[in-house]
Amino acid sequence: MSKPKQHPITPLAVDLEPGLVVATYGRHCLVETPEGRRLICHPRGKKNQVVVGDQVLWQIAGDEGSIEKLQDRRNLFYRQDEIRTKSFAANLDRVLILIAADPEYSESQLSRALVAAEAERITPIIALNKSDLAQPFAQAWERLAPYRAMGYKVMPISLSPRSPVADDGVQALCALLQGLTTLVLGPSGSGKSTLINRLVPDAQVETGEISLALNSGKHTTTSTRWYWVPALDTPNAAHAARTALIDSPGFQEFGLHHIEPTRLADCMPDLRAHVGGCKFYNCTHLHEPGCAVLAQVENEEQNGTISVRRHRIYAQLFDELSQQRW
Ligand SMILES: Nc1nc2c(ncn2[C@@H]2O[C@H](COP(=O)(O)OP(=O)(O)O)[C@@H](O)[C@H]2O)c(=O)[nH]1
Ligand SMILES: [Mg+2]
Ligand SMILES: [Zn+2]
Repeated sequence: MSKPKQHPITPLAVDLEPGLVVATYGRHCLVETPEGRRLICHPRGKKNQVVVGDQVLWQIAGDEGSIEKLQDRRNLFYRQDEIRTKSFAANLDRVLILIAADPEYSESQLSRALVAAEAERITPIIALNKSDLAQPFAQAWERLAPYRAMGYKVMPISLSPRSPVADDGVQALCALLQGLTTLVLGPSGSGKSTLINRLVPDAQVETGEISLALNSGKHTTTSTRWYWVPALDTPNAAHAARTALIDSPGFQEFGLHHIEPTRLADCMPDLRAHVGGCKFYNCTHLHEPGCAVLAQVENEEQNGTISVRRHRIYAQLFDELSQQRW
């Protein structure tokens, strides 16, 4: 009689619990359960490297958690931080690009952020802060004319409680964010912290708690974080319908290297509107005869729909993305 075949001992199915990644630091992260409990989790293996906004399945391991599964992402926003390591946020509904009348914003960086959002098919919103600074604001608003013309929502706001203007525009902006998950991006000094503190009453407390939990104090001030925005939600709103802001440091160079140069025009709505009219199907819109994009670039003789500045930014980016390939 043959011995019964030995089966390897299969572990009892353990309960995997769902969670949302609300902060990351290095390889570990902070996960929030549907009940609102937060715990430190470690990804199991290299595969489960997570970013803020990720939905995961985790299991308890001591008093911390282990991430067992990363759920599929709807999208993944690419950017780079000061030390040039890539970092991301996932599953976004909107990217809010917060710039201000002062300090003066870089149009090139604004365009890069917009391209990064378009490439992942995430709707961007531009907010121009400090409308109380009348003169620089008027100038900055004028510089944004091409972005309004190409269909972006450009919201004038004043976040400063010190210098209230008749309509600070914050309500109109909030109406665009309600019930959605929004990544907030912008240069230093544009008002990101002011916005978060205004909409998230406990933001400072939460930030402190996260830093403590991740036990890396000063470093975590530059990490990406998720905040629920109770100010915009009705009590007991379902989890999925709640409003969230993701704060991310800086407005540095965006890692656009994942975008093919030939895709670039499609990520710029003012150019995109005309690429169909070019004579050559593989037109680069830089020098070709019969280029419908070049025909739209404003100059002294013509009054086209593409600003000279935008086309210059396109040409610079095209060059940069082409060089990276060699
Ligand atoms: N005049 C004016 N100053 C503002 C406004 N919003 C924010 N500030 C100021 O701009 C500075 C930078 O704001 P902060 O929120 O720290 O910007 P962050 O670097 O993007 O986080 C602070 O001194 C704010 O008080 C505004 O609407 N008008
Ligand atoms: Mg700040
Ligand atoms: Zn062309």
